[in-house]
Amino acid sequence: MKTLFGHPDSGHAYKVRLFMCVAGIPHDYEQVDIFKPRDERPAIFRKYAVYGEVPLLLDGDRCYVQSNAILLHLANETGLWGGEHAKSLNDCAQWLFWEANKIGLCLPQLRARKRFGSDDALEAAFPWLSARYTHDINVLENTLSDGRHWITGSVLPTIADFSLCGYLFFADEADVQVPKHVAAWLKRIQGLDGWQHAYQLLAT
Ligand SMILES: N[C@@H](CCC(=O)N[C@@H](CS)C(=O)NCC(=O)O)C(=O)O
Repeated sequence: MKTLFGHPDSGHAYKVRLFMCVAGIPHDYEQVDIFKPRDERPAIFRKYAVYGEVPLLLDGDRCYVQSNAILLHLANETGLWGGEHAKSLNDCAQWLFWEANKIGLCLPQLRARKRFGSDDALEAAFPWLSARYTHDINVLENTLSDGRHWITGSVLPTIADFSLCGYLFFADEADVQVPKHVAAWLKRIQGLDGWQHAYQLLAT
């Protein structure tokens, strides 16, 4: 049995739970209060979350952390969603590594600044984070502008789409623009059976 630990404010947890719900992967879900000090979080979470962060997936006798590593594990296990063969998995991995270093770096910080308040360090980094986002979202926009439906160019959505969309569904809270091809791609993801916003999906 699988148990996923997450929090409604975590786009990293969101991408994993959204994928599991759309892919129909049976699992339990437990919310961890990430605003509590780390040593006050549930013992099982403290034991297995090696970096102290959500998401954490307990899967049988194994534990998995880091949202993109969890997605790779699930694609491998299902043999679907990019896990069909080595080439499709590598196409996904390429976007997963890009996401962790680009969109998954700037957008969470831009959103945190608006949603939770700022401090001197975040204000100092703000121009750089904004420029980073503009550059990164244009990479996605240009990629999607060739008419592809899903980011790797596959016929069906893959874990790469789920990885990239997690924080983009919070774009309004970060006060950033989402250009038209990216917006249309998000709408396609929103149209998948099982889609819900993070605030619904991770609250239960
Ligand atoms: N690179 C990690 C990022 C995970 C992460 O930053 N988790 C945040 C929530 S979005 C968290 O658990 N923060 C609470 C803490 O660090 O104590 C991933 O992709 O899973």
